[in-house]
Amino acid sequence: MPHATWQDFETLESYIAKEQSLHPQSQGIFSNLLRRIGLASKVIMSKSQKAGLLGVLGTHGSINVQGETQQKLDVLANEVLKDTFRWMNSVSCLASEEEDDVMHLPERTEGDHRYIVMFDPLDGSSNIDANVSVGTIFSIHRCKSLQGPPPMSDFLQKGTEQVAAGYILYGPSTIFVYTTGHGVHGFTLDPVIGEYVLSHEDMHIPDVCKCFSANDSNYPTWDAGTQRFADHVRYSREGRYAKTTSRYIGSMVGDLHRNLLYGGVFLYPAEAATGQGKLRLLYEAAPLAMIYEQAGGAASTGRQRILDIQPDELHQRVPLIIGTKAEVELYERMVAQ
Ligand code: P6P
Repeated sequence: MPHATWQDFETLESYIAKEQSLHPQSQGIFSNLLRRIGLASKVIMSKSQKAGLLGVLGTHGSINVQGETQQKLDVLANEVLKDTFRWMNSVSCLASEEEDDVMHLPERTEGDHRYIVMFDPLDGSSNIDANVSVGTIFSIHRCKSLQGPPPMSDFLQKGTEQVAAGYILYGPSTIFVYTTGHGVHGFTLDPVIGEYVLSHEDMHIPDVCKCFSANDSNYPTWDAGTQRFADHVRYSREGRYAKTTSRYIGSMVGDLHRNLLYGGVFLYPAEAATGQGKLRLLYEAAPLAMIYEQAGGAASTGRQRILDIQPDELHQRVPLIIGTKAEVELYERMVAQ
């Protein structure tokens, strides 16, 4: 492709503005919210890239509500995101993987332009010291309540109610991927100009199962249907699975971005003994499910579409199988047997 000239560059800023122009009644509040997430991600990227130099590697010495050891960068990324929204008129409240409870922000506006932002500030952070890609995941809902501190029910909305979802992958490149329900679009940060430049417009997951992604050490804890599915995809070595390979980096944003580009399936199933999943619904599974469905893929617990789940608590965990529609549907058939 000939080198793009400046006027060919679509940036995150201009793309959001273009999407906004499709809604003449829009006041740009939602667009500004997305832009602010982009700004926060640049700050997080900057800190993550220099973590070894800034002395912010390693553990923070605290345990979060998930019972996980917080990395210094977990706490830092969480603070950056909270500060980003703290003074935005349109954001009423936040929820974070790193916070026990929701955070109500001082708001100066009322009405229907009130949003809830939920996020995993730095997913995969236990990999940071090894310089493995990590990511920020975000989910945006509209407040159902039109004034005052939103009740918990405003947080516990189904994934189908999200107005936007996305992730930022901090890897060899920093890539911002989001959807507002009109396709999935990816932007690569050009560090020279400090702008996210459109690099993956209208992303669609290829209908091939190139990658199988799961933590195999958990195989003994899976139910029989999940074990049969894993064996079939990894070992049948014929037809659709002739060239399937295992790829799992233990950092979900990295695993899911790769599978979105190459085609494949990621699963973090429930433990058969407890029925418990590991991954969080509101700020991990649901936003990534919206991305994948918008890109032609699917996301399920094995028995229920992720986006249809009615959440019943903030840090709810779910089993997750997400990827090419064919594999998710095959998994659902095999675990139903
Ligand atoms: P395990 C990271 O902690 C995370 O939430 C995801 O990013 C990742 O896919 C998963 O957990 C890894 O979990 O049990 O395989 O180490």
